Amino acid sequence: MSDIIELKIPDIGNVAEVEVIEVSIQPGDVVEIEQSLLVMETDKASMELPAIAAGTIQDVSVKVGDKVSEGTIIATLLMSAAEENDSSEEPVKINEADESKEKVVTEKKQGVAAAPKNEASAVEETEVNNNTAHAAPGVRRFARELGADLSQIQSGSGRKGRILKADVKSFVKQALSTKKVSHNVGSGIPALPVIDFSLFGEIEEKPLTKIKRLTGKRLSCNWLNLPMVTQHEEADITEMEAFRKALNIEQVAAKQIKVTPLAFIIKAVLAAMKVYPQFNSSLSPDGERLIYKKYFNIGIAVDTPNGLVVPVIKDADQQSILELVDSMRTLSAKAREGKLLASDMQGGCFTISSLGGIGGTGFTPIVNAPEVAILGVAKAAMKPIWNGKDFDPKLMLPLDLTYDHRVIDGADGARFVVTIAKYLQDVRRLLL
Ligand code: CAO
Repeated sequence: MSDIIELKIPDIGNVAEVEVIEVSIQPGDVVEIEQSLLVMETDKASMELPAIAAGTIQDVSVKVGDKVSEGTIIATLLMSAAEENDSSEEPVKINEADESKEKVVTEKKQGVAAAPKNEASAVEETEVNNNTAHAAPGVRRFARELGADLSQIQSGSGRKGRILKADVKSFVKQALSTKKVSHNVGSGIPALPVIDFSLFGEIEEKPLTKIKRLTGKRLSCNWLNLPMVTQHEEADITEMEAFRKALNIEQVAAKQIKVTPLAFIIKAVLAAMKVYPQFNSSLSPDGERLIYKKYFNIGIAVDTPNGLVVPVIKDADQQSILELVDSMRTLSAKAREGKLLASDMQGGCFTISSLGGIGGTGFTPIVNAPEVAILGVAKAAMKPIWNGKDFDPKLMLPLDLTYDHRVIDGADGARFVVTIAKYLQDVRRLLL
């Protein structure tokens, strides 16, 4: 008696021919009994062909696209020793495999794979519903065993996007290496699909810096917790810039200090915060009270090679323009050298994010909670401004104020940013 058996297509009911849509074996594969060897498809159903014996595949004689019918030899198998003994009386049972066939036929209409009778108890299944995925029953079963949600695999690598076992494996591998963002847990927010980008081309993975990871969590938390509105304004800083340039000629000559527009913007923000104290407040944790601060600490977003940090200028209202320039210079140098202490970044009341040195016409910054507002500053540009008779060339500075709408009303948001613009338009007002 030979220990090599032929694996044949069993009785497939009233269908003359079916198309092979997936071949899961190749020569040399060791297969277990019941393991899916191939998948066939008719107009109405897809069928899996399970192995009726365990052993090693010797030869595969069908390929995807072939039409097969009852009796077609699909492979030869060298049976393993145990199987040989068990199967000595009935070497090939495919054509008696009505029971197996019943198990694997999937009515497309229902999209439900009939599982082997003992499977539910043998496998601890997850709640994942994979029934409608474009995948063979065995692949769906495999996914269920691993707890993989096939609906998250956008397209499989099989014919017509069919999901194969290899796709499930790479999906699970990717999911295991991707930590779920903690804010998604229990928040009711659906998780983003996990995509294996390597399916589409070459990729390279690099870990995020610690700063980026921390900032990312904080920004996501703020974004999800605060109802934010951004109010836009433009400040005419033509005169302020003329003054700043004149100042810089003296300062550079005397002290090597360069005054940038940001020092004036900090001054203007501080003055506006004194007029509108709700911008220097925080909501109590129960959301019932406003905590007003009597100190004025201003956070400045600083771009560093490792990511965004926000050092805080303490008691900024006690500092002159030149002292503010000095504080900024010290803190931003410390930030870029990675030498900021935790205390340098604590106690902020209001944050300014200035991208004006880089460019852009405006953006929508995210409030640095528990602060209630943030001012974004974009690049100043010369614009023709109508004076009632003519257009005057004016240097206009875009300001973007984002506020927590639970604390700040829209009208106050507009008043606050208009006040900042007024101070910047005529910096002499800052003396009042
Ligand atoms: N419009 C036009 N020019 C501007 C400007 C503006 N709004 N703001 C600054 N500039 C000019 C400055 O005058 C300076 O010009 P010169 O070199 O000719 O003197 C140049 O841009 C560079 O300024 P700077 O960026 O070095 O200095 P700054 O005081 O404006 O900003 C700092 C300091 C630390 C805030 C800045 O370097 C920085 O890191 N900005 C990025 C902040 C960031 O990443 N924010 C994003 C947070 S996401 O919400």
